[in-house]
Amino acid sequence: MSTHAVLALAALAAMSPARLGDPPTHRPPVSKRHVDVQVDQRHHTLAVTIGPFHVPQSPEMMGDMMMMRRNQDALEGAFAWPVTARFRGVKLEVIDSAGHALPRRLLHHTYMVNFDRRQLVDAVAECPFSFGEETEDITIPASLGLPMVAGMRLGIVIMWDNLTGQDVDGAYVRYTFDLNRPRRPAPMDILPFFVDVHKDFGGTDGFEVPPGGLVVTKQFTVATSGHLLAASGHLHDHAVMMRLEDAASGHLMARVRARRDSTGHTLAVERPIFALWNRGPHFKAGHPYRLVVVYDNPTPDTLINAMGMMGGLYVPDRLRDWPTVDPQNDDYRKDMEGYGGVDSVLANLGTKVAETVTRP
Ligand SMILES: [Cu+2]
Repeated sequence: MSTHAVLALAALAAMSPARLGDPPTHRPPVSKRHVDVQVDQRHHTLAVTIGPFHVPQSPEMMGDMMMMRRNQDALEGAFAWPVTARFRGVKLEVIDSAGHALPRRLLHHTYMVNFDRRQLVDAVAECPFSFGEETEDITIPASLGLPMVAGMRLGIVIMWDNLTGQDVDGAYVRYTFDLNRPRRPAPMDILPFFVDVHKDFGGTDGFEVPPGGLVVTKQFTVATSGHLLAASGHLHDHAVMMRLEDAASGHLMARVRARRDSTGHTLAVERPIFALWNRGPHFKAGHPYRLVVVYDNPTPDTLINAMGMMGGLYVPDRLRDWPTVDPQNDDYRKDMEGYGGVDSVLANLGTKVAETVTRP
């Protein structure tokens, strides 16, 4: 595996700047698009293909308008995960009906939602991975894997952005999962770590930064003790850095800096690897931690829709301690309401595995 691939691991849990935003009522209804699921036992891959899509040209929009469009995410389909296995990579392709490549750039972003496992910090459905415009295919070392259980129900969210100058017809999106092969010792289970500094389920996660800058903080707890193996983040222009600290002792646990150009435009967020060979900082269930996001604003104007999210890879001390989904939870319900028609989609998938999925 190349260094690049290793560095890309932090993207696995990364950022869905997308699924947040608009009041739920404005979201488009769920489509009943066909999802094809193929397991290739020989190559240890799982291919999930959804389509066909008619992708009209995007209207010309820029800057803030673009960010607002991000709020129009649509749940395009759902499927039941077919095998109990870990995966350690995802390849993303846009293809036509004959399987030929179409420009990957047609996608603004896409991610999946696992309705049968909750997140570590918030009680909402897990986002096992996401791809933004620039996200490369995701791979982590073979010694790690994201554990999945047959029957888990996953939703697929897609946001197109067709700047090719013409409508594209008959487009399909294919996600190819790289399943972990049997090995000894068994791969370590990793799950996404995700904290949003300005989370309001069913609302927006953008915040405003007045001239001079702003520090935003959020206190949180983790539901299950474990180590943070790697971290990265999602920040907008004029972001300086974000850090995680122990809210009781003030001890610094992790820090992620933004790389900016001379105008303050955020080029990238560094992806430190805390512990691929050692262990990263340890979090205790129920203990208070704090995410701190620092923005600078040298302009005379208030920045709108700033964001601060930290994502990473988390190794739970005991996977069986991971709490099950609580469908009555307020945040879970508000988050689900963001997907119009999701209830009928889930009912169609049949098997309800929520009680067993986290207790393999
Ligand atoms: Cu954002």
